[in-house]
Amino acid sequence: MSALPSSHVDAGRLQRRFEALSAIGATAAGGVDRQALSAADAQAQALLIGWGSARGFTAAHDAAGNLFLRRTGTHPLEPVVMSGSHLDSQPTGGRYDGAYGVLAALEALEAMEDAQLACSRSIELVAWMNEEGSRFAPGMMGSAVLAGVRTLAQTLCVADVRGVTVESALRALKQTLPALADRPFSAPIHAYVEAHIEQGPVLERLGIPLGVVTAIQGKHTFRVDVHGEAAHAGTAPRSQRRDALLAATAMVQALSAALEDDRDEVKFTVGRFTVTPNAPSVVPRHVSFSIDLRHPDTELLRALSARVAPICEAMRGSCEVSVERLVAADAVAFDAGVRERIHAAATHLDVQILDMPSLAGHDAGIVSRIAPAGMIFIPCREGITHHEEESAQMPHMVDGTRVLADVLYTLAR
Ligand code: HGY
Ligand code: MN
Ligand code: MN
Repeated sequence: MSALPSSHVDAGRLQRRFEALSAIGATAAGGVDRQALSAADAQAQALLIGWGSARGFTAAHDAAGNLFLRRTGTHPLEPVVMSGSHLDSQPTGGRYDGAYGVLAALEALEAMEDAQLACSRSIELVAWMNEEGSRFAPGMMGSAVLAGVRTLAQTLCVADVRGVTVESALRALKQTLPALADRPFSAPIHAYVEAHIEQGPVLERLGIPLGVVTAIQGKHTFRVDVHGEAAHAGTAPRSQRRDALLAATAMVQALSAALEDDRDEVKFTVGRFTVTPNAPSVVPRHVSFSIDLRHPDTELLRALSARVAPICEAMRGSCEVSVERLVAADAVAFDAGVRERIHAAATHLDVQILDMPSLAGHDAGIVSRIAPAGMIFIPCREGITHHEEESAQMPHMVDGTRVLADVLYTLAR
């Protein structure tokens, strides 16, 4: 038998698993809508549990709804090696974002089984709860609770636009699944490695099949509420209006102008903009909008973040405004030891690999607060992502899985 699991990675099995998972929440345009704790998320979890159980891996949930499959080692009390990503997607997401890292971790565990390789440490595959933050804000909820960045109580009470809470959605999801063991948040993690599509064009442009991630840029997110007064579109004099939409759009324009930089490093996005009552002949009385602000330099990001509330206040006119910061995540640098293991595995397999930062956020950035963590990137076509045309090539998916399998094995051996 080969001494490494990489030679037992089964490309056909990975492809079949990927097609089966992509069918859950599939959209007509070729993407997926598999939002956190939805029926589609539950179906995806059931599929993963079935695959894992068939190989003797123990399935478990923690109280935050993170899903685990555990391949028990010969020394099960040792801190575990962990790998995975997320099953949830954006509403018009791609088939690869998150799903690839979960399936690569599963294939790595199966390759170890096929190679009959015993490990001293247990290895846990994880599917993080609500990485994307589209239905329930903010994202990376599951990893944030496990890492102690947010409390379980703070998380369970968050509601979606229909008023459904994380707590009730999680309860409903668990009722559709077999009863699973409970994984305590305190179970120690020896190291964590996540495989993911790059969500950028660099690897494809350079023709390099893999990336090892050096760092993730910082991210601050906000919710802004602007309160005015409803009035008749035909009779209310402009001078007496308290138009929440005009105030909110003035804020967005002022923020965009103030935060713009000439090196295109500051990333400022208003992705959600909700108008109430959203009726053509009624002056809007309330607007709620999101802000997603990112930069690789933590100090600069904090300085830019501090300008958000004052600019909103300055543009409110006769309306009221409240600015709530939801996330203040500093830039993170990944563990040198984990990065070195990824390099060594890629070199041993003669797969070219590039050191590179991540502009997208990942649960690995959260986990790096409590354990040595690292990431493996594969190229995606033109960097298209958070888009139904997101795509990656199976040979790259296989290469990333082979390197991941050997890294996990050397960490757990
Ligand atoms: O928003 C992000 O960076 C991640 O893709 N959810
Ligand atoms: Mn992702
Ligand atoms: Mn994403």
